[in-house]
Amino acid sequence: MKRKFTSAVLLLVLVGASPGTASYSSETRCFADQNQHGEWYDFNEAVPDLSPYHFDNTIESIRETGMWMYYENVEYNTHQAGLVFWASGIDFSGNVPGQYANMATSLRYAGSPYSLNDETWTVYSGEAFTGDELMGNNDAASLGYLGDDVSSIIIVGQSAWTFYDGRDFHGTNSVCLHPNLKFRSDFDGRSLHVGIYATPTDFHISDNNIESVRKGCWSKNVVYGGSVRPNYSSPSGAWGLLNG
Ligand SMILES: [Ca+2]
Ligand SMILES: [Ca+2]
Ligand SMILES: [Ca+2]
Repeated sequence: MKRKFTSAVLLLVLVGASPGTASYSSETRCFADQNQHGEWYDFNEAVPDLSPYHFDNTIESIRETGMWMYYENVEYNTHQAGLVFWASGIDFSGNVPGQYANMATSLRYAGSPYSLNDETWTVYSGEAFTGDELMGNNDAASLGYLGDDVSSIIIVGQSAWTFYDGRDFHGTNSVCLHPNLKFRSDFDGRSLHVGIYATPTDFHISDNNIESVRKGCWSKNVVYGGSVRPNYSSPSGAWGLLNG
């Protein structure tokens, strides 16, 4: 599931032999040094604390597929605010920004664990995708423990989703959120659509008020992406830095 090698020779062999054949829909290879050098570790699930992997405050570059968030503090900045580095793409390589080098202490991805571009919504209790999360691939008449607590949202896949400030797809306000970033692999044709809504201002419903979500666009209030702009963007990926 997770492998760690220090040999640059072995790394080159693995990369050369298996591009695009990863068995996980979302995966990030995190490197201790810039430009995909140094010790590295593959992660394909949420990691609330990188210390047990001896990778705390270590990451300087990445090669990843999916929509990943890297947090300055443990448990996705739930207990202590800090910087959040996000990166999204397909076989996307890059250095983390200078001010974020050797800072990541926890990480996780948004979207489906089964297929890269499955149509999903993920809601978070904190802004900038911090705190508790809840992911779904279908209508939800109630958001359970995240009802009236949503402070940021990520859409993955091509579908729009409509969010309501009341349960059962009712309420005073609703908003239809579309994905706004698209990435594509020239190598194997995989594509990834992502919508990044880091604060309530981005999704036009007041903080801690959303209670249900329905697949498709059912509101006159339509938004194509929030105010988040990538610091870097290319056909294969993009990244940015947020406070949260
Ligand atoms: Ca840290
Ligand atoms: Ca909240
Ligand atoms: Ca509400």
